Amino acid sequence: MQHPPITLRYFDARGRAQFLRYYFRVRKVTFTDDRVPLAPDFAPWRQIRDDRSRTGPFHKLPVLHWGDRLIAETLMIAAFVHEASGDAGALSDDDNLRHGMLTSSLCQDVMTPIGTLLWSELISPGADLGVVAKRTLERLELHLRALDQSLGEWRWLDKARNRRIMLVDCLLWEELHVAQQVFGPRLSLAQTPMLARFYDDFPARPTCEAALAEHPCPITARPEEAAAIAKIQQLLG
Ligand SMILES: N[C@@H](CCC(=O)N[C@@H](CS)C(=O)NCC(=O)O)C(=O)O
Repeated sequence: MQHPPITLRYFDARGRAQFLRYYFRVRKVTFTDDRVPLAPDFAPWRQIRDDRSRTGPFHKLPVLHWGDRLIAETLMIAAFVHEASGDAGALSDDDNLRHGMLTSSLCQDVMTPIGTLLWSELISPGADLGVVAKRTLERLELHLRALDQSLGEWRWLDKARNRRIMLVDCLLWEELHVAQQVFGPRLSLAQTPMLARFYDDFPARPTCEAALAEHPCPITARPEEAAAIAKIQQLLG
């Protein structure tokens, strides 16, 4: 893939950027992985937050620099990369719509609720973490069942076998990994056989696992995230 210099800027966390890191690595795209260090007082972030050349039009991350272009917003970054990589051109119109729908759904209905749960004690002091965790898990399980059905109807696994690995594949694997890390044994993929097969057999799985092992980092920038995850799992019983 021909491309200008690429920089992906995000926190030193998985959050909204890890799937892009996997993708560039799987597809052997050279890029600069610019990670803003985490700190309990967010000092490194506060230092750059108002620099619009680095944090984009909304002063948030991720931001992707593609040559002279700056792209903000996770969904727009995903759409841009899907197009610029030539992946969109390799799919039918219907399959492109499915890739877009799945990307949106994974970001908004899996990634965001899990991130909100991890932050909930800090962003909503006094919130009952046990109740929020239970409700988030129930809604996630329902959602995963819908995803599972759609992947079956879309013949996702068959089609994926006959094409290169694309961005939403990396996103799906990442979100399934994150969900299992947060909910532990309370979340089983046994009820969602398509997702379980996808997760287990994803050909880029070793590359994703190597990326995580080489640069371990939390899911979010929330201070003391590991303790929050342990508490969530204990509350869920
Ligand atoms: N709608 C944006 C949300 C981006 C966002 O909220 N990023 C967070 C990190 S996950 C951030 O930059 N927070 C810093 C802040 O709000 O000051 C997207 O989808 O990319």
